[in-house]
Amino acid sequence: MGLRVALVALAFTVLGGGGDAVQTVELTAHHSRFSPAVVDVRPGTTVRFVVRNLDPIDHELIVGDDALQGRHERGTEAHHGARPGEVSVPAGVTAVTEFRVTGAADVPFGCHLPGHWDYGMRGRLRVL
Ligand SMILES: [Cu+2]
Repeated sequence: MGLRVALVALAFTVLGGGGDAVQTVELTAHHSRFSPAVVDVRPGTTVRFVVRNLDPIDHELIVGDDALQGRHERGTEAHHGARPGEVSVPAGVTAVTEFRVTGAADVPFGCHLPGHWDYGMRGRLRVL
């Protein structure tokens, strides 16, 4: 019976006991700002963003490192299909995307519609 207990323990670790937590974060986009702008997360967490756009204009949420943010800001990111951590949030709409935090570094997020990033429509996942 000892072996069975060990196998059950191993399965639990692989399937979700070992840091594969899902953390739901409700972000509001209002007056071209995200709130909250800083979200604390643990490494290995899958962050489920629920983004409510209260503005009468479109926004987007792009989650990823500085290089990714730069490509989106400069418009040099190649067109691509749906990708985790990237979602358009039309005016008045609530949209959802998920992003898995794999490293220990903070992860920026923001909106790259023209002028929005520079205006301050950005924040970060603070990895604890
Ligand atoms: Cu925006």
